[in-house]
Amino acid sequence: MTSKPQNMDTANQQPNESFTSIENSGDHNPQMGGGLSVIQYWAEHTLSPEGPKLWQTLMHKSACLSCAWGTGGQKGGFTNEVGEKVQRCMKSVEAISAEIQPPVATHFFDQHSIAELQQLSSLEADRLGRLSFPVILRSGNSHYRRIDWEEIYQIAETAFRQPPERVASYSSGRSSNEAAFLLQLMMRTLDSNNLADCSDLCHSPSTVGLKQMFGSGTSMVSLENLKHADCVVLIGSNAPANHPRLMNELIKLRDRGGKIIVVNPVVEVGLVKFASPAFPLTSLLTGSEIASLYLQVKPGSDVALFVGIQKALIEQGLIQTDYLQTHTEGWQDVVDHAQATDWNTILSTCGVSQTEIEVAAQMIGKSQAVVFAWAMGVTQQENGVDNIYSIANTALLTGNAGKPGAGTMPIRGHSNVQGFGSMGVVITDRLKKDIQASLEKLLGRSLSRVPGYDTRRLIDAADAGKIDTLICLGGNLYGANPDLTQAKRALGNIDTVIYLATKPNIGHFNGLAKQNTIIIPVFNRFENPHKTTTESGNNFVRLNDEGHTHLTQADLISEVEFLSELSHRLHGDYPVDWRQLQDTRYIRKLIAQTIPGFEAMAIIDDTLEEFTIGGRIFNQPKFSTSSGQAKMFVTPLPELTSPSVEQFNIPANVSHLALTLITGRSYSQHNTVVYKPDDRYRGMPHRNCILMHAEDAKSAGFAEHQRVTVQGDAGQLDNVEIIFGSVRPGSALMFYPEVNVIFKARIDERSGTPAYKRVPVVVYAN
Ligand SMILES: Nc1nc2c(c(=O)[nH]1)N[C@H]1C(S)=C(S)[C@@H](COP(=O)(O)OP(=O)(O)OC[C@H]3O[C@@H](n4cnc5c(=O)[nH]c(N)nc54)[C@H](O)[C@@H]3O)O[C@H]1N2
Ligand SMILES: Nc1nc2c(c(=O)[nH]1)N[C@H]1C(S)=C(S)[C@@H](COP(=O)(O)OP(=O)(O)OC[C@H]3O[C@@H](n4cnc5c(=O)[nH]c(N)nc54)[C@H](O)[C@@H]3O)O[C@H]1N2
Ligand code: SF4
Ligand SMILES: [Mo]
Repeated sequence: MTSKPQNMDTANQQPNESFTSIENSGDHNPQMGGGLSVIQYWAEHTLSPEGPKLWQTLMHKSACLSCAWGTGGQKGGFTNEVGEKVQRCMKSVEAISAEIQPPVATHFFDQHSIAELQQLSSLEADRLGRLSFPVILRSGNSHYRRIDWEEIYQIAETAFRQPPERVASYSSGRSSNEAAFLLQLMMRTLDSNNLADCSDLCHSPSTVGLKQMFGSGTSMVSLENLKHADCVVLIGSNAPANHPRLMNELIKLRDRGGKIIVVNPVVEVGLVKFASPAFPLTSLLTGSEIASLYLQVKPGSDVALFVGIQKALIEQGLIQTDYLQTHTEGWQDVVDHAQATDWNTILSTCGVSQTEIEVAAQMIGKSQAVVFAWAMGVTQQENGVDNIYSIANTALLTGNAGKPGAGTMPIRGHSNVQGFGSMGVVITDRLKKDIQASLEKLLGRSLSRVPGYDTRRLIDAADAGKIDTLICLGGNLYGANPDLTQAKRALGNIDTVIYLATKPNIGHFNGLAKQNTIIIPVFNRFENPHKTTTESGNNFVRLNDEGHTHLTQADLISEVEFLSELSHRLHGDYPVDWRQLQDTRYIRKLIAQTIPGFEAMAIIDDTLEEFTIGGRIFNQPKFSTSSGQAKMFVTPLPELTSPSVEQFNIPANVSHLALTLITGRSYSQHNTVVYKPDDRYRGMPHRNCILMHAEDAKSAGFAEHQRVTVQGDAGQLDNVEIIFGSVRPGSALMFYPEVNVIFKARIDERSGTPAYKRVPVVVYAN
């Protein structure tokens, strides 16, 4: 690492340009997603010196680290849950490559001050290598120093002996079900409800909305079911980058004559045409058509589009009244609302033409089995839960819930984020009643009714000085939040922050506690000395074999060992023999007793049988609500105002442009971890770019490649390069975590999720 200027405020730090000229991913702006470059990436990595270890890991019997599609597991690293032999996508290779890096050098932390470490970009932080010994940064010190385990436990034990409302956890969805179960049991035994989780920033609106409507917060569609759909509506998802193996299902659907409707303000090239290495003869060279219809909505307007589709379905006589009467509640209000909403309001809100909406309604209404699948484009909105209602209402109006081949399918993010929810890592007012009852039975007392802090509330509480102790099971709480200046300040108000992590990230260097910040290096999924389980977005539980780490002389610990030892020190043998739980078989038995649907966990060590969780997949229109009927909710149309320049205090007499900014992932990053600086599919050569429509740029007198300032309500990024692309006019796209410096997101009240996909900004000439 080269030394950088000290004491620079990272909240205003610009992405490091030295990385922009190297290691990008080849040709930019290809005509289709996927393609030969994917194969090239595979070849380069698997034939390189890291190749043997990479192959060994790919063959290891464990679930892929990357996304929640859930490839891998007991039948071998290349098998999906219906037993098909599939190849892993390159995202899997990317994730493994990062984990099999050499360790951070022994004296690295002695040689580099925190001020220097704070200058690192996400990519640079990840490239430091694997964490391989525990370190602590004490208040007043300038360097992280090595620390021994006994002292860690002493600090942690003291830190957690604070009033329960002043201690908190945050978790990210890569750890195991076993670690997740222990974390929530440790916190609830302390009487704390502050179980923030990355899903609060992600699919929480899906969980909240679906639970109210169907009594179950996850996908009701199994992978097997998806194979029988003849129409998929794909909303707010960039699956070619983030769930690549879903693309193969979409290609097969088109091959069998099915239709795909894409809803997205950005024309993502891979959703138009995708060249999949899984079909070398039919797809790889020529590409496969994906979208039958591409609806380029305005950001944040999906409710208007879906109300429009509902209105068109009603007008075309395509709603299933018998089904609605028998299997749903509240449907008449939804129908009345769609009828009463005039077309002009719908069209001006969503920006899609009536003809396109009517064609979409025809496709949906005339198909036999429609799957509605979505990701962050609709959840990360101020009306995220309404978005989910409006999508699921459309499914119900057409009888597409509770039958094979059809239903609602949130496409989940982290590879075990859904498992964390299942294990009860949620604030207590979102905990399922039956889990609450079994936990109360285990504890022999009722759970605290104090409303806990979800992720955003945790940051606000910490900012207000209400948190003393925080344990982070993975993730990057600092980098994942909006308004990084606030996130940094908030974490800085906490006395003790304990990070469990596999690799360093910018959160470890910027999310520093007031007294002690400890980083504990952990084994990853394919290295744990014991078996673990994870859950895919399709509700399939994977069993992960024990493994080994390539790190020699490393002082790593398993998450399960750390959490159970800390719990033992805090709670003795109440309500369980915590130390016995270091053998994860006992945790699985406890999970089987405590979490409904997971009964098969009790015997999974003997049978090695992975399983689909009970009560989640609806093949009949009998749902898990108290009445068995699905509940429908009216969805008011959002009132979307275009950002006005007056909101921002920008210099006078400069040419400027107010835009609605979408913030999300490039094609070469995993959340806050950046693997490569560029995004070849969107033609963005480095991280500090803004993708905008050529017409918008020209209207303000901007040229492509011009450098501009992008300012939000919390800060600005300078020297940002304009790139022209197929975004909806009036909107633009930038990458997180860097862009999180510039805005304070509005929050969807019902789910707590920030509106990362609709950020008002102004762009002006430097
Ligand atoms: N390789 C890789 N895989 C990943 C991840 C990763 O970072 N890298 N992250 C994982 C995680 S945690 C998650 S949550 C998922 C994220 O997966 P995605 O949700 O696919 O990721 P995003 O980049 O947030 O992009 C969402 C899409 O929503 C669109 N969009 C933006 N605003 C709107 C809108 O108002 N309406 C509609 N309809 N669309 C909109 C954007 O243009 C974009 O195409 O992927 C998971 N898998
Ligand atoms: N502007 C903007 N912000 C966003 C989003 C957006 O679209 N736009 N998306 C949001 C979403 S959907 C999400 S899910 C969050 C992501 O937020 P997080 O989940 O908090 O962040 P990640 O970047 O996924 O965390 C990566 C770190 O996890 C650690 N890690 C990896 N594997 C393991 C493991 O096995 N065990 C442990 N203990 N640690 C491990 C590594 O140290 C790595 O650096 O970001 C959110 N923030
Ligand atoms: S689709 Fe997701 S789970 Fe499957 S191999 Fe790719 S990253 Fe892994
Ligand atoms: Mo996510």
